Amino acid sequence: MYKLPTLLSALLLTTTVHASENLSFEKLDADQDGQISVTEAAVDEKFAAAFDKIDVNADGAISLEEFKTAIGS
Ligand SMILES: [Ca+2]
Repeated sequence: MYKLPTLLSALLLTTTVHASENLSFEKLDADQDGQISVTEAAVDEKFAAAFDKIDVNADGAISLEEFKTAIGS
């Protein structure tokens, strides 16, 4: 068995976010500042659980770019 932790982690992330694909960036960005904060992400359990992975640059907020990367569109 090959172990590919990074790939596996990416697949898990994709699966996780797809499970919540009814979410839109606009919907999550409650205060419409163009970023999703930890607080805003908390409205969706699965999205919140993947927050650290989606927040690629680890600045504590998810930009539209990071959101699009996470959902693969
Ligand atoms: Ca970020």
